[in-house]
Amino acid sequence: MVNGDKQSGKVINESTSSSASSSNTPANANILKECHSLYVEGDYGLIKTGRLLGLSLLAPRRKIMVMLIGNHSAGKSSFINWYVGDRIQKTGVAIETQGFTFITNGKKRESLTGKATLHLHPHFKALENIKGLSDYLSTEISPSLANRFNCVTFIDTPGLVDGDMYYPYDVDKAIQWLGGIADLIFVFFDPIGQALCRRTLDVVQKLNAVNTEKIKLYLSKADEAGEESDRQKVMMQIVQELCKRPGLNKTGFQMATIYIPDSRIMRPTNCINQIDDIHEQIEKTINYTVQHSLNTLEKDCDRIINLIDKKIADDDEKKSKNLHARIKSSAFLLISLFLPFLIILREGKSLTLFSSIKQLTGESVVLLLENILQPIGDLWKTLPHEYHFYVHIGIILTSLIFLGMGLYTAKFVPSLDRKTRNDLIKRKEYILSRIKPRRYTLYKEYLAQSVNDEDLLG
Ligand SMILES: Nc1nc2c(ncn2[C@@H]2O[C@H](COP(=O)(O)OP(=O)(O)O)[C@@H](O)[C@H]2O)c(=O)[nH]1
Ligand SMILES: [Mg+2]
Repeated sequence: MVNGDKQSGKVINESTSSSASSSNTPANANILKECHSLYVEGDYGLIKTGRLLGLSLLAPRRKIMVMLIGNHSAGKSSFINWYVGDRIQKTGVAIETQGFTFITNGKKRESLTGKATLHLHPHFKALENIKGLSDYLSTEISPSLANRFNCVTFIDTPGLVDGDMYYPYDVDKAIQWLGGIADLIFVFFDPIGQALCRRTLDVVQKLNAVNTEKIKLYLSKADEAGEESDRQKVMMQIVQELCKRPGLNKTGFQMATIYIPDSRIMRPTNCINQIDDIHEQIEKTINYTVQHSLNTLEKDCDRIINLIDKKIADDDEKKSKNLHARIKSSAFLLISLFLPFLIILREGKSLTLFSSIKQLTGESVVLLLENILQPIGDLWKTLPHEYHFYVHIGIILTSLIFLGMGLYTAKFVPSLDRKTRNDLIKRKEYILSRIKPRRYTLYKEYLAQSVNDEDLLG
């Protein structure tokens, strides 16, 4: 019977480590969740506001992603089961994992197929481009209550084997792509037989070229490596093989020895278990992600506020330009109307016009008009009669010029309508009065986990 078969039902104590209980605190999970919802919530979420301003924002992830790679039977699935505290992945010496499985926590136990997996993680859509892969994607949802599993999604990958093993899709390509989006990549080397699997080394070498910081190496199933001297030999062998590969022979090379601290899996051993290192790596990454999300949230708020301010200032400028243009063009149009009016007045048709003006506006306006027109009338009388025609033509031409100028200056630049402008102002107020203060409180909650209360007040 294989070891995996011995596992049954709910397994495993939360951890061997004391630090594990402090990792992935509900506060961090809550902060990541809230950060995410400030981007997507209702009508006033940052993504929607950003889109209105031509800014495409990405909601921060609610969970970090940890990818496990290694030889077939290196203990990847067993590690996930132990971490989650639920026998969620099949384990054993037979090749169990042919595809990629996302393991995440949720309301109830559920298995999702490829299509549903892509629906749940729309940012994995690009995986559809790898021919044949979508049938080999799945998600396992566990209702595990383990705190440490709050903000982690594991990616279990197919065990890599040398030789003629046939994969119905480009497995290397899929690992490289997922490695790019994962926050951590754990590579498991097991001491028995396949520790030096060429295929695993090839994949690690390629991943390392772009994801150096994410990659953490482990000697898994260390309890099976025999005595301390045997373990040292195995380690030396692996390190030697790794160092032959350009890029992997970096200084500060580290490889922790780990095994599953469960009596149903492990062999009696006095080997030191460095599995706490995994907790530390995950905890560090979650902390980094929380800080990064809160900082990005602040930056995104400021970017949006700046864009709104700029848009409103632009609009003010446009509106003032339009007002100028309106005044100018109205003045030109008025002059162009007034000039022919002079001719009408002097052509004796003034009586009917004056009485209409009188009816409309009252006596005083007619008096004012008569006062203004008096000197013009006097000047007109001094002009010889034969010139009247030319003066009329001159007045009409000048009037047409003013009309042209009036139309030419009536060019308005499009500005914001009142509804859009008010909406932008409301969105800015929402960011200032709701999102920013919320971010401030979340940062405080985050720091309160580690910093003394008196330091927080400052
Ligand atoms: N002794 C020992 N056995 C382990 C350990 N981890 C896993 N195994 C066993 O190794 C076998 C393969 O493990 P599995 O998790 O399926 O490997 P995977 O192919 O990498 O997913 C199973 O029979 C497990 O019970 C460990 O830390 N110590
Ligand atoms: Mg497996």
